Amino acid sequence: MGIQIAYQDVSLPIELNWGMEPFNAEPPRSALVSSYVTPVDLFYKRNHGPIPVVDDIERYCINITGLIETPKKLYMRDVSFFPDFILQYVNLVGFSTTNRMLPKFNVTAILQCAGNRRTAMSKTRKVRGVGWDVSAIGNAVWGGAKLADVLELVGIPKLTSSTRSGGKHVEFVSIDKCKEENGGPYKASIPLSQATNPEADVLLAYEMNGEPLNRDHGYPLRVIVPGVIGARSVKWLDSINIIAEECQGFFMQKDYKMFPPSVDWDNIDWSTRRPQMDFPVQSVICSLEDVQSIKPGKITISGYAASGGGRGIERVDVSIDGGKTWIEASRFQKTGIPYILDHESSDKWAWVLFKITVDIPRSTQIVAKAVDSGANVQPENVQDIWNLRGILNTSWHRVEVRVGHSNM
Ligand SMILES: Nc1nc2c(c(=O)[nH]1)N[C@H]1C(S)=C(S)[C@@H](COP(=O)(O)O)O[C@H]1N2
Ligand SMILES: [Mo]
Repeated sequence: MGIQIAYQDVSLPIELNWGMEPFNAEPPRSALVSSYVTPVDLFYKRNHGPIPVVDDIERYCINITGLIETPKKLYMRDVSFFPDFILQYVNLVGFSTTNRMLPKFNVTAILQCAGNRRTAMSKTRKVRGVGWDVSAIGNAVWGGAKLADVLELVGIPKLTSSTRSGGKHVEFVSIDKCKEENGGPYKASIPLSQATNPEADVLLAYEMNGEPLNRDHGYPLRVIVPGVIGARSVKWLDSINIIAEECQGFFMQKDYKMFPPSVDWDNIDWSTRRPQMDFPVQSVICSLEDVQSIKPGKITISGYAASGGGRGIERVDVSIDGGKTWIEASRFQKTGIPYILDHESSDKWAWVLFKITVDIPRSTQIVAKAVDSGANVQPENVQDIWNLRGILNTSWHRVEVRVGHSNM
């Protein structure tokens, strides 16, 4: 397929760079919420191995195999929406193609790494993993084919939970190779019922914010599983396997599982827990660093809130006295359109930004916590949700502000 391996695609304005090999980076928190849709350059990058280079796009294809009657090779021209002039050219040079076999969908969805806010969790007790601050999350418009449409091409109807030959899960296998898989490819799976449900909006995406995906984010084709931790949205797709049991890969079975605080590396039994899929309700203050010096007076506090499984954000509460009393912040997505939970004008897989202006006369701790449409609330203390892999830190987000009265 003509694949080279390199560690990074573009030069990035991303300041917080946690490592070049593999390449992991996140933007400063203040830049993160300057727009509803996160620009590609400011979107966090999470890789477990070197970033593959796919340069022969004509020959790039994915194999759909496993417990199905009609395995199929799918080329980019089969999944993506080619403009007519390109199609005419492709036909002229002798490839036959089925134009617009699969309609294109744009889905606005966040990706959030399960390790977002891990550094704060490691302050309680040591955890293993990339030391993310609060910006291992981004909100993008993903353009691509629905996986439910793709699976129909291999004879699996919409809303199927099991194929005739017993397939119940859809495994995504990547081109990249990582050490955790002993040099094998990165992989993950989702239930077939989710994959074949058009409402779940699972995409084989070839565009991000209206541009072709770049290499960092999975060029030429990646999976987007909305509402689920980022680890399941496999980049640089190589094959799709319909399998009976969930994927047995490292990142499903020996990582990205949530353990109770009593489990540590000396007593862990990975088989006792399920792979994490949905993420819980989260909110983060992005307009203030921890610790931030300010002058006394009015400040605007802003940040993001998001929940998994398509649950919207019912409320964001902000406290300016360390969590004793709370005031409700305003919520918004697109400018000019009010955010209404569960309404068709809202993006159900996206984040909700929040904002509130408050008066801060003296030094204090500012806190944010969100409530989702299932009335789930963020836990108060990180200690209570500590887990050895440092995932899903969704505890109340706290920042210290120091108010100085002179020489500021
Ligand atoms: N092939 C492949 N897919 C992958 C990964 C990877 O290392 N290799 N990392 C996963 C993880 S843990 C996350 S959080 C997201 C990050 O996507 P991004 O780099 O586009 O932000 O991709 C997921 N998909
Ligand atoms: Mo991740």
